[in-house]
Amino acid sequence: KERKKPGLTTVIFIALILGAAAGILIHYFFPEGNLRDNIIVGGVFEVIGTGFIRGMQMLVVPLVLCSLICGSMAIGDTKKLGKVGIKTMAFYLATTALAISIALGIANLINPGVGLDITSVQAQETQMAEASSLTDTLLNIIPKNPIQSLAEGNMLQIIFFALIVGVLLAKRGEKAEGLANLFSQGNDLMMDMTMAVMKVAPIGVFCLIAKTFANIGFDAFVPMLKYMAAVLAALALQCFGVYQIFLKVFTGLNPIKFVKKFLPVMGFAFSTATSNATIPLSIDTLAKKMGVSRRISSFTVPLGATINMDGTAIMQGVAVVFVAQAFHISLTPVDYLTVIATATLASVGTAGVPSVGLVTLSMVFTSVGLPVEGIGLIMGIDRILDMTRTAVNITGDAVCTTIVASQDKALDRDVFNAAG
Ligand code: DAS
Repeated sequence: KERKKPGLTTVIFIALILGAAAGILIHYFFPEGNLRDNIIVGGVFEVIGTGFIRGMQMLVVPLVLCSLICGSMAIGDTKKLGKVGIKTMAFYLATTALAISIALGIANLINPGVGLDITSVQAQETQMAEASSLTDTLLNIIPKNPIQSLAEGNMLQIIFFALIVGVLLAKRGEKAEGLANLFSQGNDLMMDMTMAVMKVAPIGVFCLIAKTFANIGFDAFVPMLKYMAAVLAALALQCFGVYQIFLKVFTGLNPIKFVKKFLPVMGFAFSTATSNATIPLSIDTLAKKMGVSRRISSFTVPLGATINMDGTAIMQGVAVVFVAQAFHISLTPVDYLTVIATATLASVGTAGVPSVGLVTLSMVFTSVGLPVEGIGLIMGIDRILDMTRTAVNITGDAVCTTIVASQDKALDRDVFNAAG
């Protein structure tokens, strides 16, 4: 019987352990000097690790442009959307903004990046975005020249432009079919490219985590564990707190029963780290175990898998605080508002495939002037967090779907209340 190839998740996990071990061995047993600092750590690890991060960055602008245009095209044809869609959109945006606010709050309680003195490690200067006033920040969202915004990777301007393009394309319907297809094919292509870049992830993760531990040894452990704890705490609060309160308040249904019936779907999302792959199982479970009509879920669940990624927004909120603290960068209230807006809009733009939250994280970092090198700190441990946040992403979609179905008289409560 041919041996089953270990999944990418397992391989990345192994790379993480081996990378950390290699880094620790180098830090404590390899004599300092040219070979270690410039050839191994500063050479091989730096080139492969940073090369991998640049590969992820390469995806951001085309990926966000295409997937946001497709996302807003789906939202744009309001005739299909109707009041169900508007209500769904409202819940999705509300839960995402709530999620990232929880993340920022918890991160400022746990302070994962405090004490991790990265500046001594990353010698290169990190140019800081000058603290801009709120009016500048708002005005800066409107692009003077969209091509320049694309070239500079000015994400809020790209998002603004893409949202308008998508809605207008939807309004033009068949008259713009060619252009609409161009963007949806571009979106598919960028998904393929994301998966292709992720193939390099094991070696990239190995080098990044080895470099981090080679440079700062065990000092890196505690901050990383605190970072993971902050993300997991915020995810749990969102999934078993916020969602269940929303469910109780807006439908009166029993949240415990909901979680029990939805656990298998959460498990599937956890193991695949892919919202898109979980869509069919989520729709089927909502119909058979919760009595949610497919008329609603067949629209809201795929929409949610693309535009509603509360788990991802939570990781991005904590990551921003973690890296800002690690690089001793103080964030202003305007920065926090920018992060909430960018992470919420970034989650609208990205489809539910593995590690896409990491790709858009570099865009959130750029929006508040954080060094993208900071991604190297969390890249290694991101996979396990990706699996967890994907389970939260699809649970948020399912809870909003159940609420909208219940309010649209498309929920059979007898099915929901039935045992098992
Ligand atoms: N894995 C993504 C998803 O499928 C989430 C992420 O990458 O943040 O929802």
